Amino acid sequence: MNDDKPLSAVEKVKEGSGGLRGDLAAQLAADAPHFTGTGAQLLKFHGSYQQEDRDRRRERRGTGEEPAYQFMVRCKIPGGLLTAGQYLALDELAGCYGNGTLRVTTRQDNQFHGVVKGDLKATIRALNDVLVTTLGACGDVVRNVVTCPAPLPGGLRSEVLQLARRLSDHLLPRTRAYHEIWLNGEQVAEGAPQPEPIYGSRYLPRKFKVAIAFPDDNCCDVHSNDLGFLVVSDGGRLAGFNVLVGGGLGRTHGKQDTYPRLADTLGFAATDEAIEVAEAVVKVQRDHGDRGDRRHARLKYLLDERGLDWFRDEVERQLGRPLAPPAPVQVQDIEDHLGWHDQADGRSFYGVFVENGRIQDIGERRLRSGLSRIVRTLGPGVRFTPQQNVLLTDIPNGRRALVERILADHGVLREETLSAVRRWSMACPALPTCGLALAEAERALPDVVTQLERELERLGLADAALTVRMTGCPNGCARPYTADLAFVGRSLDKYAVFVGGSMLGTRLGVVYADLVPRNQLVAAVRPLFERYRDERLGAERFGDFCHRVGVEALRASVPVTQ
Ligand code: SRM
Ligand code: SF4
Repeated sequence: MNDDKPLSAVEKVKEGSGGLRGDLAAQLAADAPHFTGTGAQLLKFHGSYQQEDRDRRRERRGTGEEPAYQFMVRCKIPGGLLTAGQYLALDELAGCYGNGTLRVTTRQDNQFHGVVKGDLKATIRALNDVLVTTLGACGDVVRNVVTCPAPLPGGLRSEVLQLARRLSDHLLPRTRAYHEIWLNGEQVAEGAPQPEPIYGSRYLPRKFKVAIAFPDDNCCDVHSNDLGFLVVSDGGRLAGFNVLVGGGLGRTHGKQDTYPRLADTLGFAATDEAIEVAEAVVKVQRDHGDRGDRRHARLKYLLDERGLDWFRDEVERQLGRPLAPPAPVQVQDIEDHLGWHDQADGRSFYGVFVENGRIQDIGERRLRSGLSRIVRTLGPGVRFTPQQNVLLTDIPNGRRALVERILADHGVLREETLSAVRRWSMACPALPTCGLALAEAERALPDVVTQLERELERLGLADAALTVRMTGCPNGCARPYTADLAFVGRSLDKYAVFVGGSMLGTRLGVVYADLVPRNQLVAAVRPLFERYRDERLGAERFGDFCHRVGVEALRASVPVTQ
């Protein structure tokens, strides 16, 4: 399809890059503090984005200086699983080359911010030395495979985590360019690099996201992914997965032909078929996705244009056999995994709340130091969650008190002291690092949550669990459109307010008010909370209430700040 459209500029860059090489090595070796043209594009596939410190933009423009170039480096961590040694290596690199913080992402990765060009190679090399790759963390390939990282007893979580790793390995680019450029031709973290049997010379039309969820725990927001697997179990055994396709959240303000979409159920794959089915789905998108218009290139648009039946036919053609019909399972619940939980064999895991994913020391709250002290002392596994938090795993039950003492010594907030609204909140990085940010998010949400806490307390709603998410633009990186309540950046200091999404990630919210100044966000939603307090049915959640009443009725009944 779309053969009539000319290829977009990025398609030409990929095709002409000789397996993601281009002139990246030469540009990396040059003195300039930044990459230009194709180099900056190809760098993404290697796991890094060229950025600038936007806080310094005005001052530097004023003095005629070039932007304060810096780089974001994203580690690709399937299922968010790290060993203690890997975590400590990341922590050290954040201090040596980054801005002193680790950033847990909504896809269970870690990002370093503020790396200068001259330190990129040392950073990526050091990551690979501890078997953490950055290859394919960004770019038009399969991104990090996400799933629930909680080591709950029963064995299914561990089987699914292993599958996430195998899926990720199978769908990694095979180019040798990564090794040549960053690792001096040596092979360290992956299997033998080959030509690209899955991707071909142009890779995919766009980023491609894969998630695996459990019906009783959709902590990874499976319906927001291009390809999702929903666990189907049979008597405690992993029977397979319902296969979901066509989720994605990105949209552009004012462009109605871009929109968030939840994934549809395509069929069923037995456990040992999952990788083959994933490859088939990826290949259909490779061959039919839009390569002329990057705003229209995600799988969701192909699904809407051609329909689910056409898509299933194409996947079955790739597979050479029909897909089985889906099992009658659907998402029913979600967990955040914070606090203490039993594992098996006298061990426990502890979920640590990380506000907006930023592991850092600020003032009395020394989360970064506290985590590294625990990891040095006890050597636990470290797992990043899709809600930007950290799990410390395999802790002997007898050491729980020690963990608690170290956290307290470092001023780290325990989950039981958090309000429900803060505990479930998420924001994307936005300013000052993200080049696409129109408004603040990570730096603004904590104060907005404080105001929400006061308001909810005043209304007697302090215990109401609701997901509040903020992003600096409509791209949807903190998954705002599936939240109960979301603030999406429109322009500096102004936001669109979305309500009516579902905490379970199974329904999209809609715009309730637009262009609301940041200092009026809470005032704008106060009337909704008042109606929620008075009219909710039993344990109805805020998003479900807004959806039931309907945004038109909500708007009609209250004055909206514009
Ligand atoms: Fe994202 C682009 C950060 C998860 C949709 N995202 C970006 C960039 C790279 C900005 C850019 O292109 O210049 C951001 C880097 C900011 C910075 O300074 O670090 C960025 N996205 C993030 C992270 C770090 C947000 C976070 O709070 O953790 C997440 C990294 C995930 C990872 O480890 O791979 C992140 N991004 C998401 C998600 C959520 C998810 O996948 O569960 C989405 C919505 C789901 C989806 O993909 O549809 C998301 N990011 C986007 C889009 C819109 C894509 C689209 O289809 O239109 C862009 C812009 C683009 O691709 O052109 C984008
Ligand atoms: Fe940047 Fe927008 Fe993503 Fe936030 S949502 S990180 S502002 S692209």
